[in-house]
Amino acid sequence: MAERGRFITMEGTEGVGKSTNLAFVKAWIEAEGHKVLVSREPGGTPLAEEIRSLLLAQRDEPVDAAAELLLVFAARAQHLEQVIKPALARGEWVLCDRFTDATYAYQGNGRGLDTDLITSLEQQVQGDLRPDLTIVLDIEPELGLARASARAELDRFERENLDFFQRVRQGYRERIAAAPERYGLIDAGQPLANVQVDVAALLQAAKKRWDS
Ligand code: Z5A
Repeated sequence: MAERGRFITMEGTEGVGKSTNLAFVKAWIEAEGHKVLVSREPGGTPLAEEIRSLLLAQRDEPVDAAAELLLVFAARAQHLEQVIKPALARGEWVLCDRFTDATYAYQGNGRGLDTDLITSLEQQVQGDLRPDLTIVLDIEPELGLARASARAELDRFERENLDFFQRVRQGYRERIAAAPERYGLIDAGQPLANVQVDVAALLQAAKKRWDS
């Protein structure tokens, strides 16, 4: 049986540079000789991508925070069973743009939902599966929003106010403080080349731990 692959996730507030740095991490993993599957949340399967569209669409009807949470986990259940778990079992590495840390940060800190509810859904949907490493790109939300706004039309989350993104950022910090060994915090306000030096150092350190 193939050795289980590693599961790496990338997180941060809006426009922090996840997509940009995902390509860099993918290249690093491939240079290490591993096959890597790149995916994203919400999304990653046809059904989960449909749920993503439902979640991101700007709409007149207010979206209840619990409805948002359940949609996020519905997409995740599908993504895990159809894509993530089979890839890991084949020995591939999985690199995912956002995962459950985003749920704690956005639906927990951002929307104010009870953390115990999120933890309970996490356990139901994921069992014991957690990322091996989560790279959190950190930036002043003003700067990230400016980057995101310059790029495309804003989705339902990107239209939230600055306070919301400050709470989300705080949410990520709380996650890191609770389990520092699983996370790497990167200053994403630096020029891209410097960000990538830090990301590479983080990956090297993780590899050293995993190989020992
Ligand atoms: N969500 C949730 O609520 N709960 C959950 O459980 C999950 C998700 C999983 C979609 O996520 C939404 O889903 C998200 C939270 C919610 N909220 N929103 N919106 P998403 O990841 O698809 O959306 P996003 O955060 O807006 O990602 P993004 O727009 O793709 O941004 P990004 O990937 O972080 O940034 P980027 O595209 O790589 O970079 C943005 C721009 O900055 C771009 O022009 C780059 O060239 C530039 N850039 C990048 N790095 C730098 C540096 N270092 N210097 C200068 N410029 C840079």
